[in-house]
Amino acid sequence: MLIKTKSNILSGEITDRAVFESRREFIKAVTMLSAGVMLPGSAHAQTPVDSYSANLQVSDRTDVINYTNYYEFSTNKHDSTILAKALKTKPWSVEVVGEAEKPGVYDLEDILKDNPVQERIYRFRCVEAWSMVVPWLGFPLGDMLKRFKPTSKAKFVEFTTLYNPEVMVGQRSSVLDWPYVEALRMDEAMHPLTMMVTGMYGDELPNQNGAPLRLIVPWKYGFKSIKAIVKIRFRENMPETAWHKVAPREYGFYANVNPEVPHPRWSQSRERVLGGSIFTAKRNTEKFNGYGEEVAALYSGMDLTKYF
Ligand SMILES: Nc1nc2c(c(=O)[nH]1)N[C@H]1C(S)=C(S)[C@@H](COP(=O)(O)O)O[C@H]1N2
Ligand SMILES: [Mo]
Repeated sequence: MLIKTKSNILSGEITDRAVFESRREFIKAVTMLSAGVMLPGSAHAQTPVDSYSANLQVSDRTDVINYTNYYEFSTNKHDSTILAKALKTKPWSVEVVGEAEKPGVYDLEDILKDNPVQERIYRFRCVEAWSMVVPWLGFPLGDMLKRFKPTSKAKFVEFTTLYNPEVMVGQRSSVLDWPYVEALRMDEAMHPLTMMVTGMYGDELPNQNGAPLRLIVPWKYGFKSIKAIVKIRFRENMPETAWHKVAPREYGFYANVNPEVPHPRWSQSRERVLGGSIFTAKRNTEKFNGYGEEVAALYSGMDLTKYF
């Protein structure tokens, strides 16, 4: 089957927007197939142009790679583009620990052999209220996690970013308590929309966007989508997470995009669209970032103003 795998995405490939657009047609055909298979019985099976990629105006790659949040390198959204070049992303391995039958150290190369890369176009929104649409390359996180055979005690999965202050110069300051840690409830992690990402715009992931392996949870604020993952821990109890630790009133564990729950210092009802002239447009924030149909059931009965 024609799946764009890691091995045929060369780092030197031209990633110009025009080239990307033509290549996208090919990738799309493949992705639609998997989307149909992925959500059997739902409308997606009949209508492969699903809500997570239909009618989305893809953001300019130039904007997405030059306006990043990566505090390991800088609190400035532009400097990580240069600073993160110093990070060596090959070879890379991921340590799997905790409540699983198959813990161990896994080479990313081997993980990729088991998990064919597919493209998913998702809207992605930072808690600071900017929004973009990115064609990610990766695979469902759940497919990978299943292979580690989590035990029945595994209720949460925790991710840790590399700690290396020699290269990650931002880690020399104490803006966050390093290393960066994020986590999901097990059912959120297993949800088919949740992705492990290794690339974007038909190419490898730029370092500043979290290479070589990051999380993307499209219905949550961007800070949940942790970059440069080196460790995965299956846990029985809800872990402490990086932003929650420094400002628990501002950044909850769930971090679901929600226009009705303001951040204590700003509204979340509107968002700025990342665009060519920095920010060209504003739009209304959608609950669960527009993915409510797929994910709202995960939170049924929960008071989302309390569990924000
Ligand atoms: N390790 C790590 N992961 C991180 C961050 C970070 O500072 N360090 N920033 C988060 C935040 S706040 C956002 S909005 C997204 C931004 O992803 P992008 O820079 O690829 O757009 O990454 C998230 N993942
Ligand atoms: Mo963010």
